[in-house]
Amino acid sequence: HWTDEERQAISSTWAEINVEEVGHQALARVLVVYPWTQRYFSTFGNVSNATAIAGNPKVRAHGKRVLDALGDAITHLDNVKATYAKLSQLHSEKLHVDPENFRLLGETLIISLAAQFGAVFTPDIQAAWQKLLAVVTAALSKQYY
Ligand code: ZNH
Repeated sequence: HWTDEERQAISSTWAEINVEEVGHQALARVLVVYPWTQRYFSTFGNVSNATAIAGNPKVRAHGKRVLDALGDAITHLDNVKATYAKLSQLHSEKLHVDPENFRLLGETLIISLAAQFGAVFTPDIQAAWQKLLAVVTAALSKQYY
């Protein structure tokens, strides 16, 4: 259910981003804009404000890990649910992350991409990314009951 244009929009953006940097920015925005998400990261040290978050190496490492996992979805675009089955189970049963947070991270990722690419991040490219993140969010939410 992906058009060639959508695949191209996603892969061309993906090829140009620094996953560590963009992952860090997207996660940092979640923690600052939606501060109740900070409670999931109690083992990460100080994540209570933008300055602390910006300098927190665990937030940076985790942002990269999340984006690396997004890369797995991008290489398995036609099979995201199966790709994320274990990860969904982990977030549900072990981490107890409210799946609404996946949507929030998707939104802050879009904003981080827009901030990096500016006008190059056209409405059509954004549309492809919104669709990707909706598919990712649904797949990560699959194992919740
Ligand atoms: Zn998550 C973890 C992915 C979102 C929270 N994650 C994780 C990991 C991965 C991920 C890969 C690792 C795992 C293992 O270890 O094995 N995530 C992801 C993705 C996404 C996410 C892809 C989307 C897109 N998360 C999220 C959110 C949140 C979270 C939104 C909240 C807010 N995670 C989490 C936690 C953890 C994880 C808490 C654990 C960490 C540590 O290190 O401890």
